[in-house]
Amino acid sequence: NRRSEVYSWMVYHELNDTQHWMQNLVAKYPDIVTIFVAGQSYEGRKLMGLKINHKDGRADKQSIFLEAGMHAREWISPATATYFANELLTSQNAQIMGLARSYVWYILPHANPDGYVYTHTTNRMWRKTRSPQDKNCFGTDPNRNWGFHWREVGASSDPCSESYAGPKAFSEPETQTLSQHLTSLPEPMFMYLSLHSFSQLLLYPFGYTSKLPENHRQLEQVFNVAVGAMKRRYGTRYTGGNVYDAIYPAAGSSTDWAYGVLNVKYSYCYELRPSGYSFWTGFRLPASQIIPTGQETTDSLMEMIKAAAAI
Ligand code: ING
Ligand code: ZN
Repeated sequence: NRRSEVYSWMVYHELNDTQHWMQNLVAKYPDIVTIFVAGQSYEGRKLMGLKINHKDGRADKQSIFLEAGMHAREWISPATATYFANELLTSQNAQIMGLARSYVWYILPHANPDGYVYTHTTNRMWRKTRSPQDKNCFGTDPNRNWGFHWREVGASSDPCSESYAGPKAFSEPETQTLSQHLTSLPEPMFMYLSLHSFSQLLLYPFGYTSKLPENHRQLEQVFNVAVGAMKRRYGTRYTGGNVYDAIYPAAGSSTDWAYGVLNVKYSYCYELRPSGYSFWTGFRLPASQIIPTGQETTDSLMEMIKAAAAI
């Protein structure tokens, strides 16, 4: 349809536009792209994503899962995820296409579709899901709701808080169905990636403890390569480390769950552009920065995956 013909990375899109864009990719690349539905939101929207599997004869590929849009107001996250998916399909760069063919890719641009719609219709600064809670407050922080050391630290039991962990682990249909979907995927998962904003950080487990994961040396080695590649194109500086020390204690994230429960040895979370602390401007990254962010993040992801695969 017309709308999807003009899909570009010059603007931020509404949920429906991105879902139509995904469906059109299936029509355009029927041998490579399929839609997956990783469950449903509280308000009944699909957690719709792209499975990209270039058919090149290679058997037993591992998968890489990229989750974005968990927090509604972090608009650069889904925009970067779709930019990256488009690169995996259309890049002229042989290195990118080589990696694109080497893995089965799952790209979920909107892990919290209700929240994203709400940031377009009602409140640009909404973060959580949209399920009704006690005290007439709405929403649970989906990145505090996962069932691994749930609510132990850095998560609130106040339903009105921005970091409300929910009444119990996986109380939200979004995290519940997504986690089930992740558990049921056929390929062994090589890497789990989560995109958030902002602060220009690259994070790895854990958030629930200052204890480092058993392969932290490998995680750090890959971290250094990924941060170096992020800087190559535009000089964009990232810092980071383990969630607990590099940002703040936070239990119940998908990053910790993928590592701790799914047992994915390379689990990372990017906090994308911009840097700094301004709450007012941090989530309102100008649309003119979508493409540069997409380019440098693609650079970083490619080097990250190559570095991890070489260990
Ligand atoms: N930051 C993340 C948050 O959920 C984070 C930081 C990343 C915590 C990974 C735990 C694990 O608070 C933002 N900006 O959402
Ligand atoms: Zn976030």
